[in-house]
Amino acid sequence: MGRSTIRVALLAAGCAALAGCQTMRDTADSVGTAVSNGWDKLWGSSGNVAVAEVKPTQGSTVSGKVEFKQSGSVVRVSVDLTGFAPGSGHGFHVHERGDCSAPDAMSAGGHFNPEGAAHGSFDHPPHHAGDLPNLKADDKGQVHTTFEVTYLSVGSGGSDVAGRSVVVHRDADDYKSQPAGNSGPRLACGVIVEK
Ligand SMILES: [Cu+2]
Repeated sequence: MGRSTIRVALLAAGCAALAGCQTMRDTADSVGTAVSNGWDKLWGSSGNVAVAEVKPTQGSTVSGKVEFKQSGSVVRVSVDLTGFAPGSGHGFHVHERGDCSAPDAMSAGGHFNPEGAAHGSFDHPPHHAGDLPNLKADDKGQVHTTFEVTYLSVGSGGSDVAGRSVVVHRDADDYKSQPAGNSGPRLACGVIVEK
């Protein structure tokens, strides 16, 4: 971000000193490019995509796919999962370790929490970087939903989801109990891999 900020300042100073060095439109385009380069370093490049193939834990039938796509400072999360009880609610998080090898998925560790925050609700701080909205199964026991968050990144940045995991829990997250919202055992887990 530092280098981009300096470039913006130099461009502005150059144009002020040399009349007609470039049109206002060119300046605006250059500033826009410098700013988006800064975003790329902070949040990951627009278009970066990471995918988790989600597999059931022992005794569970939940499986499917979760995709994370960076767009500017926003990450769009697309969830397609099947195998739930109809109408059921489930805690859903990014966990810190990209390891779903244990039969109960405890190998994935706790919630992804690079800032050392308290657990909470995704829609207002404080909360873990890995805290996401509860999933709600439809009458066929499926979840097909998309939402956007601003506190994760894909492919770079301090809250990069690549190499972590997604975990689906048996119960809904109450968004307040520490450290994991009292959402019970893990129904499914998938390692998040950048494409
Ligand atoms: Cu979790």
